[in-house]
Amino acid sequence: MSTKDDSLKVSRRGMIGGAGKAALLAGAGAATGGAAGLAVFGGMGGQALAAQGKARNEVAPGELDEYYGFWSGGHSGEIRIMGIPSMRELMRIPVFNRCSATGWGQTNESRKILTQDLTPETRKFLEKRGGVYLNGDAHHPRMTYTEGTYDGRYILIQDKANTRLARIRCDIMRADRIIEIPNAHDIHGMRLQKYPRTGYAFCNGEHEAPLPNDGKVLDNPSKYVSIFSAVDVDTMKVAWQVIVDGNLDNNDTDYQGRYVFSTCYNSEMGMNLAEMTAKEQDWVVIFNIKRIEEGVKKGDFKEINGIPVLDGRHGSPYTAYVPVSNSPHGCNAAPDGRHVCINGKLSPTVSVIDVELVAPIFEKGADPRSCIVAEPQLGLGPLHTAYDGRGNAYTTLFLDSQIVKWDIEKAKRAFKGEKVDPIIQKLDVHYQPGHNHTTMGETKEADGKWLISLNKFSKDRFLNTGPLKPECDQLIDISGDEMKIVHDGPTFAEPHDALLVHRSKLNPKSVYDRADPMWEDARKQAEADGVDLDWGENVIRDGNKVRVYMHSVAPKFSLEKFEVEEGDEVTIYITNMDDVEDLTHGFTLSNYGIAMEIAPQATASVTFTADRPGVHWYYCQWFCHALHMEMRGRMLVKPKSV
Ligand code: CUK
Ligand code: CUA
Repeated sequence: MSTKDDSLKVSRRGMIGGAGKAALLAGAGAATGGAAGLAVFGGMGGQALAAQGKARNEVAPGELDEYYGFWSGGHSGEIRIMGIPSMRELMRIPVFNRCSATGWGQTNESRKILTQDLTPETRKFLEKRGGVYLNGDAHHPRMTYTEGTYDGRYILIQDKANTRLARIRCDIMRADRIIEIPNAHDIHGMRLQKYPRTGYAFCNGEHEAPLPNDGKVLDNPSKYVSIFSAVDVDTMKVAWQVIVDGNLDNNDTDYQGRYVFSTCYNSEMGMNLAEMTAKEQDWVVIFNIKRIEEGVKKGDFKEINGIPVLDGRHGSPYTAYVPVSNSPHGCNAAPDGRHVCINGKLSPTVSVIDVELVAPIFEKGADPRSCIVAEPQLGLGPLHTAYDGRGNAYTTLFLDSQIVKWDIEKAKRAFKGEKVDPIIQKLDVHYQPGHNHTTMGETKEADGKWLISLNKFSKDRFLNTGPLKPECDQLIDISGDEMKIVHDGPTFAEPHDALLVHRSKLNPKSVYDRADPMWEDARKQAEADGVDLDWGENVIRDGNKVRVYMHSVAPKFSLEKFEVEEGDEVTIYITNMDDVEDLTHGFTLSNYGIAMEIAPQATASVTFTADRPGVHWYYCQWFCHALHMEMRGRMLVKPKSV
């Protein structure tokens, strides 16, 4: 069988020049680590369930999962909420996409969030394109931290496609701010400050571009820059940016609030594949947060588009460049607060940085490589590493289609020359894993119960769905000595990364608070119109603008009909006055391309031009009541008198 990944495998074998797979696999012993089982939280691990004769990941009907999983939706632009360990998809959060069910991207409330923080340039660009981007490429969902663990305030996620960052409120599981990041291009790696609490979101501009990007430069790499951005998560304003040499791929932060580490796969600043992979080495850029903040205070920056931009290229006091093998990818801080793994991708190695050895590089000019304390050879195509909080690391091997479990301390001893093998187990996954993630594994409360492997290819694992196959997300029990796959979960394009959060960290609302800021504009407009937004049922004419207010209580809209004139600009405000959990209504206006969700106690609104005369039914599309089908009304659009 010749598939795309097979050919990758072959070319990769050529690239590492002789170090064959067999040689790399040698020594993959079945040593067992000491799994002490430091369960921080209650609930049973898979091995305990298995001992009771239940499937390891069984969550019986009616029972709740122990963890929330937040899956990035990749180029679908959304986030999916999963239940772990059942792997049930619980909900989707529309973010950068346009959602037919909820009206995200169409309601005035969502359009405000999608447009208010765009640059004037982008807003102008989108004027003739419906005003909002319809796509996004969301790779990295991250939850805010307080003192090194999740605090349940927000989830952030970047958009590589249109250079944005979204903030999702965890109380309602909806985005409340989506900002465009000026100057930078195509945000990829994104992680949050872990200590003392998440102040900054650090955003890697992956693709280098001319600054300013005014169309005058194409083939002059010296005019191209890559930009690293720090966004203040409380205000969602870009606090500062740093120009670096090379590009920026993935990143992570330490547990002390001092540094950010970013991988760079194109130190060559090449513009094509051959140029980008020309050198033997690339680097990790370490950003010194305190020094950068001091630099901003001292005024050591150029203001570009209202943002302080510092120069962090070689020789600056703000950054250190640590050489590692060509084309590193994932960057993962261990919950021990000390180690950061840099995953080799084109190199079979992972380089382990000790964060306590970084200060001498900045302060005493120590050799940048002196912070590297281990560099185990793990297998082909290491992309990302996860942790169990017991000293073990789990690295995905894209080309080998495996996850390798290894011991960090043993890898350090081997690096010093001792004859020890850090590799504990290699497990086949199906196939070509990218990110992996453990329960609470990116916090100091890593509990080592479950690992998910987000595999890029599913091939033969599911019924054939035609040329486009699902991804394959596998759940792996890591609570005992041995990794065991317990579930295959097909998913649509394309979870790059995920977040596994213990359910004790979250407590979303079931019913909106009527004072929620989401529909602030509707509240103000109703006040100006002298209308009661809760119970009102009014049609307000204001020139050729018409504002229609109504509420819904199952199974009725309070207005069974209203009239407008052809050409009117109509805004419909609907408030769902049902205050019962799970009693969502919808509003679909037939043959007008309009649909939106109205959650319990929420107000939602939509604006359109009534340019199609006739009777148009509006109906509730969320099955809400035995008389749901009857929950409908009519809009009459009277033709312009000729
Ligand atoms: S990236 Cu996709 S597998 Cu965007 Cu974090 Cu590595
Ligand atoms: Cu309301 Cu269906």
